[in-house]
Amino acid sequence: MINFTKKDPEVFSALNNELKRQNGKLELIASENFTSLAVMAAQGSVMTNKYAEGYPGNRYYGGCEYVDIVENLARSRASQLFFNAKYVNVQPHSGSQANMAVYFTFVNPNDTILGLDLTHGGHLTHGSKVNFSGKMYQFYAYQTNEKDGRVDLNQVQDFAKKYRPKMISIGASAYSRDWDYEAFRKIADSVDAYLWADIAHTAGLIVAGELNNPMKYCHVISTTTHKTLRGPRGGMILMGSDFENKFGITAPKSGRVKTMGELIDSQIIPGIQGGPLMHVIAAKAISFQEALQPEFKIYASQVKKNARVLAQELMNFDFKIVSGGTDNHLMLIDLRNRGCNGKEAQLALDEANITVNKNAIPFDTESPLLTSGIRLGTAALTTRGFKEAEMKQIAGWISEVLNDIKNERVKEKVRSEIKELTKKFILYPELI
Ligand code: DSN
Repeated sequence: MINFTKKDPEVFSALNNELKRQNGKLELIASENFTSLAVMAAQGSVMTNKYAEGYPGNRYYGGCEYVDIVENLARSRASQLFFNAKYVNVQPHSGSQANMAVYFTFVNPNDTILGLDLTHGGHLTHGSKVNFSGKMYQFYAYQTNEKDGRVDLNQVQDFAKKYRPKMISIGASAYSRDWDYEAFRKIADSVDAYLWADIAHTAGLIVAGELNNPMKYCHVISTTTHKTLRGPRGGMILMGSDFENKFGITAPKSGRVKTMGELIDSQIIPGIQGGPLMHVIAAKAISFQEALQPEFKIYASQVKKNARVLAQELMNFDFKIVSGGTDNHLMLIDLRNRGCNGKEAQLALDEANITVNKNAIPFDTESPLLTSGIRLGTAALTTRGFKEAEMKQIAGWISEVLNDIKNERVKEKVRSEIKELTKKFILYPELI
């Protein structure tokens, strides 16, 4: 790679230090991953220079012949990856913008929607009062059951009957169990509501067949591309089976029924965004091709195995895992029996070179800035090649640090052991 350090020492030394940080620490943030070098190269490519408002074959700018190739590849590969999805839009800059387009297409301001409570693992864009979704729509938040930590389907059913939502959302940022999409669909049908799944966290595991497939049951799916899917940072919207053509609105002049796909397209641009990030779309295309390879299935299966082992080992050290385990790549540790809050745990682990994030747990009484939990995920370390044996070591280190969070000698010991381990799993050796 060309070395630009002399050109802008401030920025490039931060970039170099970030590479060292990613290499030297254990990345357990559940929403993060390490892309391939090809994905990173596409993002640093000439396509960052190109304006391409519109869609392939129908742009507002000239010179779009090559970006069209890339966007078509991204769409067809995504369709193949997501069980022959009938509709794909790869332009959302982020998961949040993908979700915004779903709202703008399927519901109207002030409509009623059901979504998973943020403090029970839900996401900001699923109705939090501080987010556009909670400000624009009338949200009712279903929760997890206190007894087993799983989504309370009876409550979803009751809320559906009582509030008659126009849409029900499925999806989470901190929920370790799989979803029963079929049951949700029955509830949605009983009140004539749209069913939307935001699979941002679990997309990679879903396409690998490691989790239930929402495409059959949900009218619309949104996702990010950078978590378990291991692509560049960005969003995407999909529709499965024949949902695209089942719904639509009649255009006032022509009388032609516009499909939901056409409606989503026009919500993304001109509704929400301007020019697509063609360099990111190129990187998305590359990552979808990578996810179509047999190796990706092996990766996704290992992500899940690693998460199970990590959760089990932590429980052996007397940590309480919300819902008692995990079906996917992540877990939430309830720290209320450990004498520290989420913020203190995050800080202490960071000092020991283990990167996690504090996270509210269901029925949390701490403020969102402190929280009573931490969230861990295995997607990133599995990309580095970590397996069950390393997960056991990590559980031991987490236990040592959190048993005595002020003990600097323990942190020093853990740091030096992590240094030895990470030397065996060099990240991006080509860049070092
Ligand atoms: N907040 C991100 C996460 O970490 O899950 C998703 O937006």
